[in-house]
Amino acid sequence: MSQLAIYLIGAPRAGKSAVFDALTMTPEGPHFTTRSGHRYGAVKVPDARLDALREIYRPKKYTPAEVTFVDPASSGASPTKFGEMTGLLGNADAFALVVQAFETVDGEGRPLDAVAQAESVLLELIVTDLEKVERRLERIVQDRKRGQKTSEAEVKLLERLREELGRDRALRDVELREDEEKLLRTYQFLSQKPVLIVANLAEEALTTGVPAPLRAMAAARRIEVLPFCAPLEAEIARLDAASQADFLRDYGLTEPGRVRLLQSAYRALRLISFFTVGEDEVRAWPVHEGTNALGAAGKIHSDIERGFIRAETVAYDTLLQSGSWSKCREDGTLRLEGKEYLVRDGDVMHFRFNA
Ligand SMILES: Nc1nc2c(ncn2[C@@H]2O[C@H](COP(=O)(O)OP(=O)(O)O)[C@@H](O)[C@H]2O)c(=O)[nH]1
Ligand SMILES: [Mg+2]
Repeated sequence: MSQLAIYLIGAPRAGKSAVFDALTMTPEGPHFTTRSGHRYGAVKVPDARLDALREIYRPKKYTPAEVTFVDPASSGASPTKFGEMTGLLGNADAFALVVQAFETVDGEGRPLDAVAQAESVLLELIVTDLEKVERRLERIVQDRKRGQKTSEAEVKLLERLREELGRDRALRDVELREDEEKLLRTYQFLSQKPVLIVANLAEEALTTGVPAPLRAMAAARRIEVLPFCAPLEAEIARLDAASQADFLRDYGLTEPGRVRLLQSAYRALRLISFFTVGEDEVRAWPVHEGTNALGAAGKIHSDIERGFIRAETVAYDTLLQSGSWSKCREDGTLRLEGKEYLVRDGDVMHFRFNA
């Protein structure tokens, strides 16, 4: 994962574009680029720990993690039909499912039913995958008839997935072995990707929160649901930092919507951060939970992975308390970790390697 991409999906007029506007708004105005009608907005992931490390090192370069939000161009009359967008959506690392939860009627003029709206989009991800599985299985049958060699393991796995998808089960809820996971990677299945729900609420509803039925539905699927008021969040994001804090307090919000959404996305993606520090650069590296030191090294450069010797590692708060790398070395809090060491959130790492 070089650059994380979170794609906004949802029913027509659910407020995807309005949420995107809020997520990419800055005091200097909206910040995004457009390609083939799709809007891409790169934002930096705020991290107070990284800020504190910058204070210590005063580096030439300061590099927070970056996430790109994508607002896909809707495709004509039925923008929720993923069929023609499958290729594009396959590039997503995660989806933010925007659910209209303001007004009393939905984007198509029917009485508002936020739960049904969310369920229908989630089902569409599943159906898109099911169609893909079926196409692939048919193809394999054809190949066999022509005497081509096909993989029995792949057929077995696809048949199992067909059954699960047929029962409306998302692939993210299907347990897969590591080799199966690997086999499926090129398929870019949509229902396998982490999802979070953005409940686009009316301003008045912010105090009462996400409606209970939507909360229950999300909880049952172990999906996080985020209360969000798109126009209000856009207004907040336009303010300078000082007025932002006042404004947030008035609405009983702890953080701007963008920050809350990023935190939720990190949880959905099971991401943690390790840091590299120095006078040249202070930088955050997002990695999946369970990444070992060797994998972390590979995030930075394949040469560092190849020549890996040891990872000098210290917990962020320990480094902060002692104030410097050399003090940590003196105190014996700096550890020398091997390839298999499991990276923890907040580790500060320096890799020794053979060039
Ligand atoms: N009142 C209200 N209107 C909204 C909100 N979010 C979006 N809208 C309006 O709903 C309409 C559809 O929103 P849009 O973001 O274009 O939906 P999309 O089709 O999902 O991209 C637009 O007229 C928006 O101005 C909201 O939180 N409150
Ligand atoms: Mg739109």
